[in-house]
Amino acid sequence: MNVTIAAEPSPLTFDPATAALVIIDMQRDFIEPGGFGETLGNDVSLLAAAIAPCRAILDAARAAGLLVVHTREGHEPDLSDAPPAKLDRGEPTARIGAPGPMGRILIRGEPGHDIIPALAPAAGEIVIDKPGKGAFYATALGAVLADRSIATLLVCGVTTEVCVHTTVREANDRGFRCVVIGDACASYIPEFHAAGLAMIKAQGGIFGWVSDSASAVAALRGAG
Ligand code: TIU
Repeated sequence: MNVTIAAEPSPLTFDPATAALVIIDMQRDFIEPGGFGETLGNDVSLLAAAIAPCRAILDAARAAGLLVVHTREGHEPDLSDAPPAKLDRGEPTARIGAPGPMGRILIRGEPGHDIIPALAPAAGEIVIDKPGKGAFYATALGAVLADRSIATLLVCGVTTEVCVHTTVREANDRGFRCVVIGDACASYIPEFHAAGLAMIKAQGGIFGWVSDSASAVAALRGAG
């Protein structure tokens, strides 16, 4: 049964059976002190606002039986999947792969690479490990979604203008309808968060739709 979500630039009607919730990079390395986000010079506390809205949508998506996908940005311990152009970011003593309070920064298997406990994946949910900003680049996400005939993505996570935006742009080019849940996204740079959301829905929804967690929960309640 189709549901309709209030969104801009227009409401969107979709079938929850062919929709997925995609939660981008809600990892300790971005959200807690001592991780990659902080090594780049950011105030990581700015990302906390997205946690409760993400949790509300995650609960609603689970109740509605949506496919749930979690992504994690990170690299192999030998850094073989991290190009020099990416490794050069941040202070030389605190770059990707350097030791930090939560283990080696942005390295798979280290505590900082984990998704925060409040949004921990449940058994059976899909976890996509990605070396880039976009969740489609060098991952199985496209195949996972195709296998399940997914057409609509509800997207949230961090950061709005970096990994959320890149993923939505990739998804848009691949033909997915993307609804970005604005209050369930966050950025270290609030004006970039606002601009990032504005860019999604501008020009008649050039990259997709923008909604909010209350509207998403209300729409998914109709699907449960
Ligand atoms: N997940 C994600 O957005 N990765 C970043 O590096 N974001 C920044 O804003 N730096």
